[in-house]
Amino acid sequence: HEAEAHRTDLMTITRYVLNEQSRHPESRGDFSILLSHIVLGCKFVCSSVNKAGLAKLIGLAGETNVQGEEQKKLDVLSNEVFVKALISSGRTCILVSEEDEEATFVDPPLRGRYCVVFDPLDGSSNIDCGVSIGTIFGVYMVKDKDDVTLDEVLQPGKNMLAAGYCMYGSSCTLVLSTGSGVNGFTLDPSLGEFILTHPDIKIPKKGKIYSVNEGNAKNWDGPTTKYVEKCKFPNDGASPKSLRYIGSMVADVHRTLLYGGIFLYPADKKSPNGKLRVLYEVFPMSFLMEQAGGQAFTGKQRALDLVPTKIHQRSPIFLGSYDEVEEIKALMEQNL
Ligand code: AHM
Ligand code: MG
Repeated sequence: HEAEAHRTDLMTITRYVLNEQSRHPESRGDFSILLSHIVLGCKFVCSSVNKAGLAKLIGLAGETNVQGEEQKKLDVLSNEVFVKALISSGRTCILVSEEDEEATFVDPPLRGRYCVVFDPLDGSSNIDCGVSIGTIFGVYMVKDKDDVTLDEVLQPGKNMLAAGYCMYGSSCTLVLSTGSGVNGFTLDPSLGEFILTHPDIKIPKKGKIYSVNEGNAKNWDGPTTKYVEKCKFPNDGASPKSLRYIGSMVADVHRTLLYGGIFLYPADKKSPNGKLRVLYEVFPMSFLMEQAGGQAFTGKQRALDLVPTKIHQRSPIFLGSYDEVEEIKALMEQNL
């Protein structure tokens, strides 16, 4: 009977968030409204990604983004859709997007209390070959929407109210945490609804997979080198780990969350701060990892304790199963 109930009693993401909200009587439904606009952006990007090859949407837009990287048309499009959806929700005051050099301050009449930091389409090197890409987002709240400064988004990740990502893969999956666990929703294309398919995701305590761009190994520091060496040549009788690396953070983190293991983008001699951006890559993923029972570490501290000073700041990151991150922490400490 339970199987039947599952088929006919659909827990949509909207229903889920409204249920959550009813537990907080002071809530005015603003978060559900914000989320419905984020979900709209994800559905649009999903549909564009699926049509990209056909619609010739793929290709260079002839612009470069803040980091000087070539922008693909899909990146530009996704960014525009998210910015417009977020502003029109009437619930946001500051937006930080990977694609925009400056933060966007929403005009006072449309202002709400949420700040959203996001990477509208992450994994750009995978767009043209049809490999999974994704959107990453994090949400902060301001005290007074009439008096906001950039400091509101230069807060440690532990102050986020919610974080999530949407993966455009073999299916479209949205993973969300509002600070009480992690849930995964899969888009049913015929309904146009995200349905709860992965309730209360917990990352396995240990993992058999490591995920890193080993092409950078020549420039790694001692502890990172030691850790990866140990993944391949364990000296404690354990089996060697498998290597999986997609090069799309969303896909690599999603697999890590479901199967366990570790994902790392460490510092190296060429990039002392690693590659990934604190606000809209490192923080949301670290938030989800902790909420799922894993850990996230920068090489120096708990990732969510980091206080960013610039909106596009980068940080090294090691995240995943509790025990794997414990190991890298120990190696980093030994090195001090
Ligand atoms: P992007 O924002 O230009 O897409 O870069 C971010 C991506 C992440 O999704 C991924 O984890 C990483 O870059 C891969 O980098 P590399 O190609 O150096 O391994
Ligand atoms: Mg990115």
